[in-house]
Amino acid sequence: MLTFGIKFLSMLIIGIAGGTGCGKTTVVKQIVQELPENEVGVISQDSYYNDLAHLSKEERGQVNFDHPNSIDFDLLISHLELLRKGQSIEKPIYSFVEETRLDETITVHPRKVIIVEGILVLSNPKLREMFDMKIYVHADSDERLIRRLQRDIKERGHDLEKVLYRYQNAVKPMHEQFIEPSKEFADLIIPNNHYNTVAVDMVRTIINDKLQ
Ligand code: UZR
Ligand code: MG
Repeated sequence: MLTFGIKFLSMLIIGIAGGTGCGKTTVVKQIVQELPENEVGVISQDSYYNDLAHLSKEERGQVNFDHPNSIDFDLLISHLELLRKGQSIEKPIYSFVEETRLDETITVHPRKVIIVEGILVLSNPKLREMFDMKIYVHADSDERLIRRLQRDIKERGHDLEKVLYRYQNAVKPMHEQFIEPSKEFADLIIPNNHYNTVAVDMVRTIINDKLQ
């Protein structure tokens, strides 16, 4: 029992939100790089998109991936609860090319620090309550659109028309409705129009302090 209590108390969960292309992934990588290995785990909201295997590829193309309902928050929350109890989880794997969950999973073991990143992680009240620290990464919408275009075309095999269509019809309206308003829940807002070393240093210092 005592061990469980200690694990529970010593685990730090950090939520990092921000619009598409704001640089969440880069910020997380920089934070993690400088922390002691084996003590930090990263969980992306992307892994928890609803399983869409029952839909055809065309139907999946119509899904609004920027709406909170497209995320299996219950599974994500239950996984964080398990990790906090010192148990391992089977994290789903999401394929951006197939636009659905794969059959395989990844085993994630409990760590001292768990970072949860994703556009909507500060929008869900129950998830938000689980975070010891809440961070919002801000970048201007034109910077974000540029990064999003580059990524979706280069890495996710979409064409320009598809990316712009989705941006105007889902990404932008959902950003305005759910993501930008979640900024008010952040403890810390990182301005990231250009990569921000000072902010990353600050977060790392806070994490190290908590780890002591
Ligand atoms: P980030 N997304 C895809 O592009 N394809 C999918 O199959 C599932 C999600 C996008 C999603 C959202 N929107 O804007 C973005 N769409 O991933 C969030 N369309 O990820 O924060 O890394 O940009
Ligand atoms: Mg990302």
